[in-house]
Amino acid sequence: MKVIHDKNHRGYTPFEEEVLDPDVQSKGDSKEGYYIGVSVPENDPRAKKPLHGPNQYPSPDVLPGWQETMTRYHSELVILCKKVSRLLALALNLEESFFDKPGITDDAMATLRLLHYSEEISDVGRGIYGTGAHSDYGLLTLLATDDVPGLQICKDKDAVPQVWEDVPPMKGAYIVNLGDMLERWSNGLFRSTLHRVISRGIERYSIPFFFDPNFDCWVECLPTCCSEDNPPKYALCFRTRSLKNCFIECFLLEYTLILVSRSRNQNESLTSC
Ligand SMILES: O=C(O)CCC(=O)C(=O)O
Ligand SMILES: [Fe+2]
Repeated sequence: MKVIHDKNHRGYTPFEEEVLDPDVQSKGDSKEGYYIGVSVPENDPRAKKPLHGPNQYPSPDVLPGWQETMTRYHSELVILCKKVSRLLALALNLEESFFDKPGITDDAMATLRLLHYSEEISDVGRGIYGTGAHSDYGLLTLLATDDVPGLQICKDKDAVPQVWEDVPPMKGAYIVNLGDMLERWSNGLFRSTLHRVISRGIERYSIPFFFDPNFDCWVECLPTCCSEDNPPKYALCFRTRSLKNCFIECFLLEYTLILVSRSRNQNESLTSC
Protein backbone atom coordinates (compact mmCIF):
# COMPACT_ATOMS: atom_id res chain seq x y z
CA MET A 1 0.00 0.00 0.00
CA LYS A 2 1.38 3.39 -1.01
CA VAL A 3 0.28 5.31 2.05
CA ILE A 4 1.38 2.85 4.74
CA HIS A 5 2.76 4.97 7.56
CA ASP A 6 6.32 6.20 7.15
CA LYS A 7 9.10 6.66 9.72
CA ASN A 8 7.47 9.91 10.83
CA HIS A 9 4.20 8.13 11.57
CA ARG A 10 2.21 9.71 8.81
CA GLY A 11 -0.16 7.61 6.76
CA TYR A 12 -2.08 4.36 7.20
CA THR A 13 -1.73 2.07 10.24
CA PRO A 14 -3.22 -1.41 9.79
CA PHE A 15 -5.50 -3.35 12.14
CA GLU A 16 -3.71 -4.84 15.17
CA GLU A 17 -0.49 -2.91 14.55
CA GLU A 18 -0.82 -0.85 17.68
CA VAL A 19 -0.75 -2.48 21.13
CA LEU A 20 -1.41 0.21 23.69
CA ASP A 21 -1.51 -2.03 26.78
CA PRO A 22 0.96 -4.83 25.98
CA ASP A 23 0.90 -6.23 29.52
CA VAL A 24 -2.67 -7.46 29.11
CA GLN A 25 -3.35 -7.56 25.37
CA SER A 26 -3.13 -10.91 23.58
CA LYS A 27 -3.24 -9.15 20.18
CA GLY A 28 -3.13 -5.65 18.74
CA ASP A 29 -5.97 -3.12 18.89
CA SER A 30 -8.91 -3.96 16.60
CA LYS A 31 -8.60 -0.65 14.79
CA GLU A 32 -6.98 0.74 11.69
CA GLY A 33 -6.09 4.38 11.28
CA TYR A 34 -4.60 7.19 9.30
CA TYR A 35 -2.17 9.70 10.81
CA ILE A 36 -1.94 13.28 9.58
CA GLY A 37 0.60 15.51 11.31
CA VAL A 38 1.94 19.00 10.84
CA SER A 39 3.08 19.21 7.25
CA VAL A 40 6.84 19.83 7.25
CA PRO A 41 8.32 20.07 3.72
CA GLU A 42 11.45 17.95 3.06
CA ASN A 43 13.56 21.08 2.58
CA ASP A 44 12.49 22.62 5.90
CA PRO A 45 15.23 22.39 8.57
CA ARG A 46 12.63 20.94 10.97
CA ALA A 47 12.32 17.89 8.70
CA LYS A 48 15.62 16.69 10.19
CA LYS A 49 13.94 16.16 13.56
CA PRO A 50 12.45 12.75 14.31
CA LEU A 51 8.71 12.55 13.57
CA HIS A 52 8.74 15.64 11.36
CA GLY A 53 8.11 15.53 7.62
CA PRO A 54 5.52 15.82 4.89
CA ASN A 55 2.16 14.09 5.15
CA GLN A 56 1.10 11.27 2.89
CA TYR A 57 -2.18 11.47 1.06
CA PRO A 58 -4.05 9.14 -1.25
CA SER A 59 -4.17 10.37 -4.84
CA PRO A 60 -6.81 13.08 -5.42
CA ASP A 61 -8.17 10.84 -8.20
CA VAL A 62 -9.19 8.38 -5.48
CA LEU A 63 -10.33 10.90 -2.87
CA PRO A 64 -10.86 14.32 -4.49
CA GLY A 65 -10.66 17.21 -2.01
CA TRP A 66 -9.69 14.96 0.92
CA GLN A 67 -6.26 16.50 1.48
CA GLU A 68 -7.72 20.02 1.52
CA THR A 69 -10.47 19.01 3.95
CA MET A 70 -8.05 17.27 6.31
CA THR A 71 -5.55 20.14 6.18
CA ARG A 72 -8.27 22.64 7.04
CA TYR A 73 -9.64 20.50 9.88
CA HIS A 74 -6.11 20.05 11.28
CA SER A 75 -5.51 23.83 11.25
CA GLU A 76 -8.86 24.58 12.89
CA LEU A 77 -8.11 22.09 15.65
CA VAL A 78 -4.73 23.66 16.37
CA ILE A 79 -6.57 26.95 16.93
CA LEU A 80 -9.17 25.26 19.17
CA CYS A 81 -6.51 23.41 21.21
CA LYS A 82 -4.67 26.69 21.78
CA LYS A 83 -7.90 28.15 23.14
CA VAL A 84 -8.36 25.17 25.48
CA SER A 85 -4.71 25.45 26.56
CA ARG A 86 -5.40 29.03 27.66
CA LEU A 87 -8.13 27.77 29.98
CA LEU A 88 -5.71 25.18 31.37
CA ALA A 89 -3.12 27.91 31.95
CA LEU A 90 -5.61 30.08 33.85
CA ALA A 91 -6.69 27.08 35.93
CA LEU A 92 -3.04 26.55 36.85
CA ASN A 93 -2.63 30.20 37.93
CA LEU A 94 -0.35 30.89 34.99
CA GLU A 95 -0.63 33.72 32.56
CA GLU A 96 -3.19 32.86 29.91
CA SER A 97 -0.62 32.62 27.12
CA PHE A 98 1.73 30.29 29.01
CA PHE A 99 1.32 27.32 26.66
CA ASP A 100 1.46 29.57 23.58
CA LYS A 101 4.93 30.82 24.40
CA PRO A 102 7.81 30.16 21.99
CA GLY A 103 9.30 26.76 22.69
CA ILE A 104 6.09 25.28 24.09
CA THR A 105 3.36 24.93 21.47
CA ASP A 106 4.42 27.37 18.76
CA ASP A 107 5.62 24.33 16.78
CA ALA A 108 3.26 21.82 18.41
CA MET A 109 3.36 18.15 17.48
CA ALA A 110 -0.28 18.20 16.46
CA THR A 111 -1.58 14.96 15.01
CA LEU A 112 -4.95 14.06 13.60
CA ARG A 113 -5.80 10.38 13.60
CA LEU A 114 -8.72 8.91 11.72
CA LEU A 115 -9.71 5.64 13.36
CA HIS A 116 -11.94 2.79 12.24
CA TYR A 117 -12.76 -0.08 14.59
CA SER A 118 -13.73 -3.47 13.19
CA GLU A 119 -16.73 -5.49 14.35
CA GLU A 120 -14.53 -7.65 16.54
CA ILE A 121 -16.07 -7.84 20.02
CA SER A 122 -13.62 -6.94 22.79
CA ASP A 123 -13.06 -9.56 25.48
CA VAL A 124 -11.16 -8.26 28.48
CA GLY A 125 -10.68 -11.78 29.86
CA ARG A 126 -8.95 -12.85 26.65
CA GLY A 127 -6.93 -9.66 26.21
CA ILE A 128 -8.87 -8.43 23.16
CA TYR A 129 -9.46 -4.68 23.03
CA GLY A 130 -10.58 -2.06 20.54
CA THR A 131 -7.89 0.11 22.11
CA GLY A 132 -5.87 -1.07 25.08
CA ALA A 133 -5.83 1.08 28.22
CA HIS A 134 -3.46 4.04 28.01
CA SER A 135 -3.22 7.75 28.56
CA ASP A 136 -2.24 10.06 25.71
CA TYR A 137 1.27 11.41 25.87
CA GLY A 138 1.07 15.10 25.25
CA LEU A 139 -0.75 18.17 26.52
CA LEU A 140 -4.34 17.42 25.55
CA THR A 141 -6.42 15.46 23.06
CA LEU A 142 -9.71 16.49 21.47
CA LEU A 143 -11.65 13.38 20.55
CA ALA A 144 -14.59 13.30 18.15
CA THR A 145 -16.55 10.06 17.93
CA ASP A 146 -19.52 8.71 16.04
CA ASP A 147 -22.58 7.59 18.00
CA VAL A 148 -21.33 4.05 18.65
CA PRO A 149 -20.37 3.55 22.31
CA GLY A 150 -17.08 1.93 23.31
CA LEU A 151 -14.89 4.53 25.00
CA GLN A 152 -14.32 4.02 28.73
CA ILE A 153 -12.33 5.98 31.30
CA CYS A 154 -10.88 5.05 34.65
CA LYS A 155 -11.02 8.07 36.94
CA ASP A 156 -8.67 6.70 39.59
CA LYS A 157 -5.63 5.23 37.86
CA ASP A 158 -4.21 3.93 41.13
CA ALA A 159 -7.33 2.10 42.34
CA VAL A 160 -7.14 -1.67 42.65
CA PRO A 161 -9.16 -3.02 40.97
CA GLN A 162 -9.61 -0.27 38.42
CA VAL A 163 -13.18 0.90 37.83
CA TRP A 164 -14.10 1.60 34.20
CA GLU A 165 -16.95 3.92 33.22
CA ASP A 166 -18.56 4.33 29.80
CA VAL A 167 -18.21 7.71 28.13
CA PRO A 168 -21.42 8.04 26.12
CA PRO A 169 -21.03 9.68 22.71
CA MET A 170 -22.42 13.22 22.62
CA LYS A 171 -23.35 14.72 19.28
CA GLY A 172 -21.49 17.91 18.42
CA ALA A 173 -19.12 17.68 21.43
CA TYR A 174 -15.46 16.87 21.79
CA ILE A 175 -14.18 14.65 24.58
CA VAL A 176 -11.13 16.33 26.13
CA ASN A 177 -8.45 13.97 27.39
CA LEU A 178 -5.55 15.39 29.38
CA GLY A 179 -2.12 14.05 28.49
CA ASP A 180 0.90 12.80 30.42
CA MET A 181 2.91 15.96 29.81
CA LEU A 182 0.23 18.05 31.50
CA GLU A 183 0.31 15.68 34.48
CA ARG A 184 4.06 16.23 34.76
CA TRP A 185 3.86 19.98 34.21
CA SER A 186 1.18 20.29 36.89
CA ASN A 187 3.03 18.03 39.32
CA GLY A 188 0.17 15.55 39.27
CA LEU A 189 -2.55 18.13 39.98
CA PHE A 190 -4.12 17.34 36.60
CA ARG A 191 -4.00 13.59 36.05
CA SER A 192 -3.77 12.32 32.50
CA THR A 193 -6.90 10.46 31.47
CA LEU A 194 -6.63 6.67 31.50
CA HIS A 195 -8.92 5.37 28.76
CA ARG A 196 -9.61 2.39 26.50
CA VAL A 197 -12.09 1.24 23.88
CA ILE A 198 -14.23 -1.85 24.41
CA SER A 199 -15.82 -2.76 21.10
CA ARG A 200 -19.35 -4.16 21.18
CA GLY A 201 -19.43 -5.82 17.77
CA ILE A 202 -20.38 -2.72 15.80
CA GLU A 203 -18.00 -0.84 13.54
CA ARG A 204 -16.97 2.44 15.10
CA TYR A 205 -15.25 5.61 13.87
CA SER A 206 -13.41 8.19 15.95
CA ILE A 207 -11.02 11.07 15.29
CA PRO A 208 -8.59 11.96 18.08
CA PHE A 209 -6.48 15.09 17.68
CA PHE A 210 -3.33 14.92 19.79
CA PHE A 211 -1.98 18.34 20.74
CA ASP A 212 1.53 17.79 22.04
CA PRO A 213 4.21 20.34 22.88
CA ASN A 214 7.08 21.16 20.51
CA PHE A 215 9.46 18.29 19.92
CA ASP A 216 12.21 20.00 21.91
CA CYS A 217 10.10 21.46 24.69
CA TRP A 218 11.39 20.77 28.18
CA VAL A 219 8.58 19.77 30.50
CA GLU A 220 9.32 20.66 34.07
CA CYS A 221 7.18 21.27 37.11
CA LEU A 222 5.34 24.60 36.86
CA PRO A 223 6.28 27.13 39.55
CA THR A 224 2.60 27.41 40.50
CA CYS A 225 2.36 23.66 41.13
CA CYS A 226 5.13 23.14 43.65
CA SER A 227 6.22 24.50 46.98
CA GLU A 228 8.43 23.50 49.87
CA ASP A 229 5.70 21.15 51.07
CA ASN A 230 4.94 19.92 47.56
CA PRO A 231 8.25 19.44 45.73
CA PRO A 232 8.38 18.35 42.07
CA LYS A 233 7.41 14.69 41.81
CA TYR A 234 8.83 14.02 38.35
CA ALA A 235 12.25 14.41 36.83
CA LEU A 236 12.64 17.01 34.13
CA CYS A 237 11.61 15.45 30.89
CA PHE A 238 11.94 16.20 27.29
CA ARG A 239 8.76 16.66 25.36
CA THR A 240 6.13 14.28 24.25
CA ARG A 241 5.45 11.01 22.46
CA SER A 242 6.75 9.34 24.47
CA LEU A 243 8.73 7.85 27.21
CA LYS A 244 6.81 4.65 26.96
CA ASN A 245 6.66 3.52 23.38
CA CYS A 246 8.70 3.13 20.25
CA PHE A 247 9.59 6.77 19.99
CA ILE A 248 11.67 6.41 23.10
CA GLU A 249 14.58 5.13 21.07
CA CYS A 250 15.14 8.06 18.75
CA PHE A 251 14.24 10.33 21.54
CA LEU A 252 16.64 9.03 24.13
CA LEU A 253 19.50 8.38 21.76
CA GLU A 254 19.62 12.01 20.85
CA TYR A 255 18.99 13.52 24.21
CA THR A 256 20.19 11.18 26.94
CA LEU A 257 23.29 13.22 27.62
CA ILE A 258 21.41 16.46 28.02
CA LEU A 259 18.82 14.75 30.16
CA VAL A 260 21.40 13.13 32.40
CA SER A 261 23.25 16.36 32.97
CA ARG A 262 20.08 18.31 33.67
CA SER A 263 18.71 15.56 35.88
CA ARG A 264 21.93 15.52 37.86
CA ASN A 265 21.68 19.25 38.31
CA GLN A 266 18.27 18.69 39.78
CA ASN A 267 19.56 15.85 41.87
CA GLU A 268 16.97 13.59 40.35
CA SER A 269 17.31 10.29 38.61
CA LEU A 270 16.44 9.38 35.07
CA THR A 271 14.55 6.34 36.19
CA SER A 272 11.53 8.30 37.29
CA CYS A 273 11.27 10.00 33.91
O1 LIG B 1 -11.34 5.75 19.61
C1 LIG B 1 -11.39 6.32 20.70
O2 LIG B 1 -12.46 6.72 21.18
C2 LIG B 1 -10.12 6.55 21.50
C3 LIG B 1 -8.86 6.46 20.70
C4 LIG B 1 -7.65 6.73 21.53
O3 LIG B 1 -7.71 6.74 22.73
C5 LIG B 1 -6.33 7.02 20.92
O4 LIG B 1 -6.18 6.84 19.70
O5 LIG B 1 -5.42 7.44 21.65
FE1 LIG C 1 -5.99 7.75 23.58
